[in-house]
Formats: sequence, C-alpha cells, structure tokens
Amino acid sequence: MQKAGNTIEVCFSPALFGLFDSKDCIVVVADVLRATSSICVAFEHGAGRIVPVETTEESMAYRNKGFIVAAERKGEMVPGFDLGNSPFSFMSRDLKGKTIALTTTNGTRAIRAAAGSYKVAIGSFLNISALCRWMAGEGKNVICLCAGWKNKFNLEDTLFAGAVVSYLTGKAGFYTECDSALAASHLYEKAKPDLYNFLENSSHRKRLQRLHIEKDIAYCLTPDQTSVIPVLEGDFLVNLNS
Ligand code: 3SL
Repeated sequence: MQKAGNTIEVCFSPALFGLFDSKDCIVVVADVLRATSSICVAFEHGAGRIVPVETTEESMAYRNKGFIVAAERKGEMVPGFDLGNSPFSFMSRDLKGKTIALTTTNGTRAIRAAAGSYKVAIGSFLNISALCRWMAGEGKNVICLCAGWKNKFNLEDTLFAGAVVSYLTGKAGFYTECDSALAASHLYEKAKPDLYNFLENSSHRKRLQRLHIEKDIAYCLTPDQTSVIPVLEGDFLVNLNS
C-alpha cells in the first residue's frame, strides 16, 4: 500500500544528483558555508535578482549589463570583483533592487545542476523555518541537494538537510525511505545543541578558519534570520516572499 504524504530525500553530492528523479520535486540547494546563506542575506537586504553562474568569466561578463558582480574562489573574493561570498559583505552594500551575478566554488554550480527540477529553492539555516513552512504547503516531494565540496560529502550541508528532514517529517506529514535522509536527520539531532562545535573538525570550517572568518561560520549556523525564499526562475533567483 502506498503511504500518504510527500517524501523527502537527501542527495549528499551534486555528483549523485543524476540518480534522483527531480522532475516533479522541489529541490532545495544547500551550501550553508556560505553561498546559499549569502544569497539569503542578499535578498533580505533588498537584492532584486541574482544570477548564479559557474565561472568567474561568466560572472564578470554581467558587469557590462550593469550587474553587481561577485565571485569567490578558495574562500576569498576574486580580485576585480565587487563582492566575494561573505554574508557580511552583502549586508554592507546598498543592494535595493539591484541584480547580482554570483559565482562560488560549489554553491552556484549545485544550483545550476538542479535547474530542470519542478522548482529549485535556496536553503540555509538563516531561512530554514520560512522555507520549510512554504514547502509543507506546496504538496510536492522534496530533495535536499547538498553542494558539498568539489563533489565530496560535507558535514555542514548534511546537517542542514537533516534539519529539513526532521522538520518536514516531524511537523508536516512528510515521510522518508531514503537512507541518506535518515542519516542526515540522525546527525542533525546529535549536532543541534551546538552546531558550531559539532563542526569543529570539519574540512570547510578549517578552511574558513585559516582565513580568519569564524564570524561568518557562526552567523551562517544561526537559524531564522530571514523569511526570504529564493527560487530559480529561468536563469535568475528571485525572492518568492518579496
Ligand atoms: O563552495 C562554495 O560555493 C562557497 O560557499 C565556498 S566559501 O565558503 O565561500 O569558501
């Protein structure tokens, strides 16, 4: 007998995404450190549209069209661009109604990889409750796509995916028969009293620590700082809640 309710699955890496049938699903892309968090911050601060692109050349080409251009590589702003990928840099600039072209090592690639799904939404701890409430009302199956690091598993995106699984199966009548969703949810339940310390030995926390940007890490792990719901419309991310 088929179960009632929508399903939630978790994909641990963009390299595995082809194994999932996403045509009729909402795909939540998560790169919580830091691309999808920064995208949420940009919309919270009034950005009109964001075009996520794969390469620095593509991002720079948008400057001629009047876009703000943003690029991160190795955790740092690429020289010559207006912005990097720190959530705080998106707070410190007037973004009202502006259009931004953004490229990051993993996050913007994962967003592009998900295009072609029923809907692509941007997830982070910063917008997690608003996002989950919206998904709970959509009547669609959900796949969380973890951006990871260069196609490898990472802990922070998995914790976010686990938080979404816990929310949707706990409060919204979703169910899962996906082992990666169960694993993510177990990890999240163990980590949730102190996400920051749980990530102490994780690879990306160490990478960002070397750049002395612990405050970015702490902020990106703080739930519910915004109710924006960025979704992909054609090539552009827009805020569904604007
Ligand atoms: O991988 C990405 O897309 C970035 O979010 C990495 S970083 O946090 O900017 O280093």
